[in-house]
Amino acid sequence: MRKALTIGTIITFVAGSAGWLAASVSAQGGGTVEVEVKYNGAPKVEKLKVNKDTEKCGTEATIEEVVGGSNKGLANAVASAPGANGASKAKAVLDQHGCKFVPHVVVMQPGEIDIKNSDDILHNLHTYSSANPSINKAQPKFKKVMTEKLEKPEFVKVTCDVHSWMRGWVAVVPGVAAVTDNNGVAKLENVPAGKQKIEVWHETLGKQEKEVEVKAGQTAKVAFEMKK
Ligand SMILES: [Cu+2]
Repeated sequence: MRKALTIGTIITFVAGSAGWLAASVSAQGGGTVEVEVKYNGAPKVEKLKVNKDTEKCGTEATIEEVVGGSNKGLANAVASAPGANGASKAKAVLDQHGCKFVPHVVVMQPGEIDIKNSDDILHNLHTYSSANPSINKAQPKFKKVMTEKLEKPEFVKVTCDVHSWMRGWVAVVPGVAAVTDNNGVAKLENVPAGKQKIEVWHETLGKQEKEVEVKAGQTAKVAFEMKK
């Protein structure tokens, strides 16, 4: 009797939490969009001699304008579902490491970003943008992190006035966004079900968009081919 009661209690509890779980899943109702970006041209990588701060920067800098994998996949493209809520609320971080911006392209929600200096030398952050105020700020070696505001959606070019070859991008994107890997693939997680506009942007190859139907709990695939 005592045992039967206990089991009954457990069943009630499990049924109760399953109901709660089902409610929370349908409230989110998100799916995944796997975006594949290809480029049919040749990768473009420029090498420059470095003669400043070489103990931290090395003697050669690489400017990676178009980076691709073996299957024509295009890296460093930003894929986004601008109309999708559900993006990560984590603050974006852009590091200066080895006199490079790491990652080369970082995505953020409109708001704040942490700019790190991991190099123990002076950098000077200088951004080029139109919707957001330009940032031009020295970051001495003791200043490990600066928090900056980029509140308007925009692709912001980032340079360093101390090291002319340093170049990166901050993609300020509302909605869910991710950067393609070396295979040209980016996964947009937790995109609400229904028709969604998917945008792809690349620093030298421009912008494209397509529409995709997202279904809850499923992965929708969409492919892009960028042209010069
Ligand atoms: Cu620098």
